[in-house]
This record gives sequence, structure tokens and C-alpha cells, in this order.
Amino acid sequence: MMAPHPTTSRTFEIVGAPYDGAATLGWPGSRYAPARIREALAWMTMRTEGGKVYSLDTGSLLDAGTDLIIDGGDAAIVPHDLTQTLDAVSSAVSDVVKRGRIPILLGGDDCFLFAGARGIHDAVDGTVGIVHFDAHLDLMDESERQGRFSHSSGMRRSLELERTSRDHTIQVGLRHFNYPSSLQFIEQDGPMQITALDFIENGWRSAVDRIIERISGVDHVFFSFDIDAIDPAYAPGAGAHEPGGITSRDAIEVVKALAPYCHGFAVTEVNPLKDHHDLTSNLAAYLCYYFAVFGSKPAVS
Ligand SMILES: [Mn+2]
Repeated sequence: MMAPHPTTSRTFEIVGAPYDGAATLGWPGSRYAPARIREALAWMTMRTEGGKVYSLDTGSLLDAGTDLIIDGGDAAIVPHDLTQTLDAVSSAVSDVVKRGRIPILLGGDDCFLFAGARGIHDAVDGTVGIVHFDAHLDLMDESERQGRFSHSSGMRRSLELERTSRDHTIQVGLRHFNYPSSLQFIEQDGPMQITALDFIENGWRSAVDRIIERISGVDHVFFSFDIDAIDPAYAPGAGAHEPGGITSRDAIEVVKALAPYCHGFAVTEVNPLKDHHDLTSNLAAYLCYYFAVFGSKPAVS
């Protein structure tokens, strides 16, 4: 796989999207997540000394200078207008990419799967693949209740972007039940899938291998993580509770392994109103921090 950038180290920039107006099913509350995740992230970044952090997982010092993660603030969301909000978030993500940085998008509900994918897509030439962790398909086309843009249609809308490569796109963590019409779409035009059951039976290493194989050859990779991919026992602060998900350790290992291949990251649907003692915001912050620390050097082919 091509090294994503000519530089040897990469800088990450946070884009906050404190908006949950597209959570037309499930619970609202993810508008409060960016602030909580930032607060939790400060607990992690304080351990940097001389531009390094001691990784207990690897037993080594890793680069984590003060410029590893820059907080670019919140996108100029327009709470009463979903279209303007999606445009503002896509534009903020595009601006980060054009500055040569890797966006870390903090939702907000999962409508930002699409806004994030479009932001990267519109800022780069070449093909874009999407790694989408979620309990849900997000393949809704259009419905009377949810319209065309919502937290249930982000993958469907992302696949419609001109240079999104379905063949380099994969959904992971799926479980339970969905509409029969979704199966029809998946069989005809859908991305590859690793269900939560498959992930748990075969382990995170198998999932990582299959994801890397899937994204090999694409020019840019957007990694979007709906927190409900993780079991509610580990991540109770979500937009819906879907038991039978992956563990927090699984999620961390996947993020560590995939980060060097990715050109953007998003964590969506963290819901402080359903959380217990910020467990989920804290986990989301760790996913962002692992993404930056382990993704600070691009993958080399
Ligand atoms: Mn979901």
C-alpha cells in the first residue's frame, strides 16, 4: 500500500461536531460528546515528556509531541439546518486535509460518517475507501421518518460519492436485525462485512488482516467508528444499546493496527446522557489517542 504522505510523521487535528439533530431514531445526546471526549483526552495527553509517551502495550517510547494532536475547535454547525451542518463539517474536514493533517472528527450522531467521508473525498484526488465500525448498517436510502440524510444513511450516502470505492470499503461489528430491503442492497451494491459474531469468533487479528486486505490499493482510507460497535457493557453511552458487540480491548487493538493506513478518523454516537461516569467518552478519547500515537508514522508498503 502506498505511504499516505511523503512526511515521516503526521499531525492530527480534531474537528468537533456537537450536533445530534440527525439522530431521528435512537437516543439524542451525542451533541455533548465532543466536550466530554476532549476532557477525557486531556487525561491522556498530559503524560507526554520531551515529545514522547511511554507505551505500556509495546514497552517502548512513542512520539507524542505537543503538535501530535491539534484541536481545531468545533465546525460551524447550524443546529436548525442539517444540510448546512453537514456542509460545515465536510468543509472543516476538507480544510484539515488540505493543511496536510489527519482529521479526527468527534460526533455528534452518525450523520457525520457521510460528512467526514465527503470532507476527505472532496479534499483529495483518487479513490477513497471506508472502514466503518458500527452495530448498524447505515444503508438507509430514504424514508418518510428519517429523510435522505440521517444517522441511518451515512454509509449509503458515502457510497454515492464519485470516488468512494465500494471494493475498498468494509463494515465491521454488525449485529441483530434490519430491513429486508437492506439485504437486497447489500447483495447488489453493498460493501464487504464482518459481523460482530464473525469478529468475536475469529478474533481481532483476523479482522485486522481482512480489513487491511480490503483497503489495499485504495488511495485514501477514512476510518469511522460508531461507538455502538462496542458492546454496551463497555460503552453504555451510545445512541442505542446493541448487546453482543466487541470489547473495548478489541476496539483499541483494531485502531492501533489500522491507524497507519488511515487518512481520517471519526468517533460518532458517543452519548454522555446515557453514559455512566464518562466511561464511554473516556473510551472514545482513548481510541482517538491510540489512533494518533500509533498512526503518527504512515504505513510503508
Ligand atoms: Mn450505530
